[in-house]
Amino acid sequence: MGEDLGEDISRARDLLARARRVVVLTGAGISAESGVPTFRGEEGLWKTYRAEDLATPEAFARDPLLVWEWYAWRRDHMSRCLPNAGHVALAKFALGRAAETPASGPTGVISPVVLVTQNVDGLHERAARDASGPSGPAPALPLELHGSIFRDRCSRCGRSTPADAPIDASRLETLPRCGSCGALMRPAVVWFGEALEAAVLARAFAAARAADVCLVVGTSALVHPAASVPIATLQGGGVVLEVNPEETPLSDLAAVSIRGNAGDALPALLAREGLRR
Ligand code: BJW
Ligand code: ZN
Repeated sequence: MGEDLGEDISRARDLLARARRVVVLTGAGISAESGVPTFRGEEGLWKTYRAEDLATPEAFARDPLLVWEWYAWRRDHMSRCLPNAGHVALAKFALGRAAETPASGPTGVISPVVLVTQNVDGLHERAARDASGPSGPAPALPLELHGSIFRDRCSRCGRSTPADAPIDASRLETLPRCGSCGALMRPAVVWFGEALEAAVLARAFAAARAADVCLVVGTSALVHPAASVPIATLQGGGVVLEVNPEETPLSDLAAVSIRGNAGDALPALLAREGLRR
């Protein structure tokens, strides 16, 4: 890690050490080192596939087999990927801060770290469960803005079910169907032009407005409303820290931009960070 990067990390650590509340926004880049392809850029999925052919409700209505073929492949691939050092560092950070925060108010603990992700790969949740252990405290689960690839939702009645079995997307007859109404199931993810789940979105923006720091990791910050989460922190008087090997539209607004991979930068940024306070 170069000297400039060391300097940026040390400035970012100071800002985090002073922050009482932190919101973290992650995108596909945090899972790149787990082997999950990103969407944009040279190696991105959208180089091979057009977003509008696969990630819109119109595409599903036009060609459900094509859309399911893509999601069946991604679900199978993601199920075999593991959380990397970036996911693990964030999970331990959230757990460590929660342990330091005394329970308050009649409804329990205020989460000092709220993790908001655009990813559908479930890797934050797996890292959080691993960090807590089987008999440890409740894991700090992420707010999944764009849903989960490990759930299906009925395209007609909206019934949602966990789903991790392989799918035969070679014929319409073998696609999953709703147990209630018989219509085609679809992946429970948010496509372009679809509304994000209102309650999840409200919790993410409330956390962002209340945060002293918004740590943004591995997102091109092009897709809204997710990309507006850090703006809410700025509007609330907090600062933005960015971890990304590339510049993004948020870079100019960030107090510190760490130009590195999440798997290297996050352990350095968050390791034993509690000891500095
Ligand atoms: C690394 C790294 C390493 C690499 N370490 N980093 C305002 C302005 C303009 C448009 C809009 C707007 N508001 C809404 C819109 C329309 C649209 C939109 O945003 N369009 C823009 C693209 C122009 N938004 C929507 O349609 C949203 N819905 C909506 O607004 O509804 C309104 C409504 C209200 C009421 C009723 C009805 C409607 C929905 C957006 C849904 C996005 N869905 C997808 C697919 C999800 C399912 C799936 O996975 O298949 O979400 S698209 C895709 O993009 C996916 C991602 O979550 C999302 C963001 O991508 P992300 O994560 O940033 O990845 P990349 O690839 O872009 O970037 C990776 C980054 O990582 C890069 O920067 C790398 O440098 C970096 N990196 N390696 C750290 N090792
Ligand atoms: Zn149904």
